[in-house]
Amino acid sequence: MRHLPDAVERFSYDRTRQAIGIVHFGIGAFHRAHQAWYTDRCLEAGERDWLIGGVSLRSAEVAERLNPQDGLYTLTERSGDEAATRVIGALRKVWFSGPERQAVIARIASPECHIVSLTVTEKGYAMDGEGGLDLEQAEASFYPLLVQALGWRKAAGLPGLTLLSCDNLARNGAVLQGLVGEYILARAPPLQGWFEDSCRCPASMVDRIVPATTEEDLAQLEGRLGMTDRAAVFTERFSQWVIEDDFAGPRPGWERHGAQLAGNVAPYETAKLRMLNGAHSLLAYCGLARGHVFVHEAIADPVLRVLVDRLMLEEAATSFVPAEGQDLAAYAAQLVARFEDPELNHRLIQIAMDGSQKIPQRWLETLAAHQREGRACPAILTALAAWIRHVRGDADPVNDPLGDELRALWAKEGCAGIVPALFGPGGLFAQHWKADVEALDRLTKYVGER
Ligand code: CS2
Repeated sequence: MRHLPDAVERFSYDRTRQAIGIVHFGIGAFHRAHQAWYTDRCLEAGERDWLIGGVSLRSAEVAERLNPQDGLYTLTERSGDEAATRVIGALRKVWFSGPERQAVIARIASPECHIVSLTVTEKGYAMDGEGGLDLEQAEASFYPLLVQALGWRKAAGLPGLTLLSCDNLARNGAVLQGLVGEYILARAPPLQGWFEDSCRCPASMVDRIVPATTEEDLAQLEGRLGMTDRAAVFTERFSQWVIEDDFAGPRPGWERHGAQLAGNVAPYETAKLRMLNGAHSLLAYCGLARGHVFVHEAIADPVLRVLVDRLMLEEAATSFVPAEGQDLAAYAAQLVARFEDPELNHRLIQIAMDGSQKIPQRWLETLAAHQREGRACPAILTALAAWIRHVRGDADPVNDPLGDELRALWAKEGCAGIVPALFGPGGLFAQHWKADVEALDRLTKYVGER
């Protein structure tokens, strides 16, 4: 760190005598640019013992990049033509859960740990089609490690934990609580009462656009730093975090550094999922189909801009009751400005990933809310048709846990049958939104158009 240019900000706290107070599952770029950045600011302001121990569930790669750097990495905020880089010290260590399972469990079960947080993406929650837990999938995710550690805590007479979901799921806190509860019921029933009484699962709305780091980004950064950072993250200046004020024990003072504590996160979360993420997914599928690569290109396409405005203002913003003082028109304008930032180079294909896990909370809940009022949502239907065509897999690559199933469904049903197979009675997604005859017809027509 001593050799870094002066323009690079660095932390000034001593990491050697501090405990790991947070264990985080899913140590990807989003966490490093968001929660770890807020936590770094708390530590910089003098708070202690909130270092983060990261767990990587799926591959050794992040651990291999971060551990040789002692968990240190740079975060670069890009906006306009300016870039500001800071070294983040909040991350102490990364474990790859495969071979280091016991170390992870022991750390969560340690008296210093108070919070287990998660950014495991939508599919990491191992939900079945009905919103319950798919036990088989759950075994490959965070559940066994977490629940074993909770058992050790209970046996040792230690306090419960705060389990903090930072994923883009509707009602993420309650969902996490329900799913962990189901896992406990199936695998460790004696833990049930203790979990309910002593652990808390606050909801949280997280927001920061973090494009996947490219080799080109790393090479450019190396030019500026004069050294290599294999774990660097690049993001926008904007950041938002609204957290339900419901913790089991101590927590960092994140709200002193830009986060908001709220009694009810739901209106912020719904606005974010349905407006930001809803518009993102529209730009992804419609944008790819129209030959765009980046978000800033897609939002500059007048046809897509009209659709995005419509989706955000007429469909999403009117589908729920905002919090007092929550200005959804101003929010939509700010979102467009963020999408337009050309420095971010946010790839549409990154957003297009895992659509089957994202569309329920981004689009289908909005469709269902309007359907109850007898209104249609043409922009979302257009986007949905683009997604349906995308998962056929004959244009751009499809990266989705249901990819094979969706391709097989396309092969079986063809253009005429795919829409009812997805959204008709008994369809794959009917539990989230059951289309009426008019919507089915309209969607089928859109899917068939080119
Ligand atoms: C994006 C999100 O990849 C995606 O699906 O919509 O990652 C989005 O950039 C973040 O939620 C912004 O906070």
